[in-house]
Amino acid sequence: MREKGVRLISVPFWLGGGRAGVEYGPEDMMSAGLGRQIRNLGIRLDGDYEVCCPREGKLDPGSPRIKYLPEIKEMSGLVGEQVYRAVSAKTFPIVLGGDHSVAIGTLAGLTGHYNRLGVIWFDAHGDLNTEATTPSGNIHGMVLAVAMGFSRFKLTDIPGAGTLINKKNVVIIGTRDLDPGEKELIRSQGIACYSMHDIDKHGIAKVLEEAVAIASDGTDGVHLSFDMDCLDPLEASGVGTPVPGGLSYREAHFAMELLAETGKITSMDLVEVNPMLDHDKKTTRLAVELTASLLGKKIV
Ligand code: 4U7
Ligand code: MN
Ligand code: MN
Ligand code: MN
Repeated sequence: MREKGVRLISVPFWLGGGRAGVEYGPEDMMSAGLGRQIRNLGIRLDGDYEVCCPREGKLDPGSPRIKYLPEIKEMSGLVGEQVYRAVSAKTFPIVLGGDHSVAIGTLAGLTGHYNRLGVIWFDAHGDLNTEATTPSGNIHGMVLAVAMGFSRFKLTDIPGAGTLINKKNVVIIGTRDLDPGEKELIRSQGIACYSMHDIDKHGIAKVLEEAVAIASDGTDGVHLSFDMDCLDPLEASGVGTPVPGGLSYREAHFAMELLAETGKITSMDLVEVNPMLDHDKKTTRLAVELTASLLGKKIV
């Protein structure tokens, strides 16, 4: 990491979650000292970029299944381009959201570069809805289905994207709010998903060990997509869709520390921080601290 350098890519986009405020996530994390933390670790900060994405959209009554689809495609193409450039320049990209739909852009850029990409997805939710199963029409709850090609709208519809993500290399961690269609997809497709129950039962270390094995099996890159709502709302209440019973402060840090030790993570997105809901400012601060742990910050 020290040799590589990190590139920060800010994506102030909220239309994928349909709830404003999350577009201020990137600037809030930057003001909380994300850049400084990275440099303090002795890591070169190879630029910070802001993607100029749509800030407003018009709901199309003709295609209600995915809200703001044209805006989402535009944003994803732009994000993908920056991410592709970052990995081509051999830096470690960190995409700052924004709602989780920004990961469509990240994955488009990454698959343009890597032949086979593994994905580790920390989330309270499965993000596995399709046009047919989405209860909300918000694409931030569909991103993994889009990435693996289970929906009609697919990752490969984004210019510059490579191949779809192979379901064998995807692992979801921290779930406790899955919709019926998501449960069915997990079961029928055999997608690796470690719920809070599994974490309680086996411990976060064991879960991470298995997750890394799955995501790195036969892949040439492993992407970490970190939805802050994986944490317990007691630690991080400033998210759009909080769900009780999530990861504790130490479980989340320990997970990042373990990932750092493996040296296998090649990119990250950090999403769903909503400063307008983050009344005690804990969510932004924690997002910054967790990134530092992922980048190798040690407490001993
Ligand atoms: B996030 C939800 F119905 N499943 O599809 C949906 F509960 O990126 C929520 O994980 C999705 O924050 C949450 O709208 C998306 C809902
Ligand atoms: Mn999510
Ligand atoms: Mn979520
Ligand atoms: Mn829900």
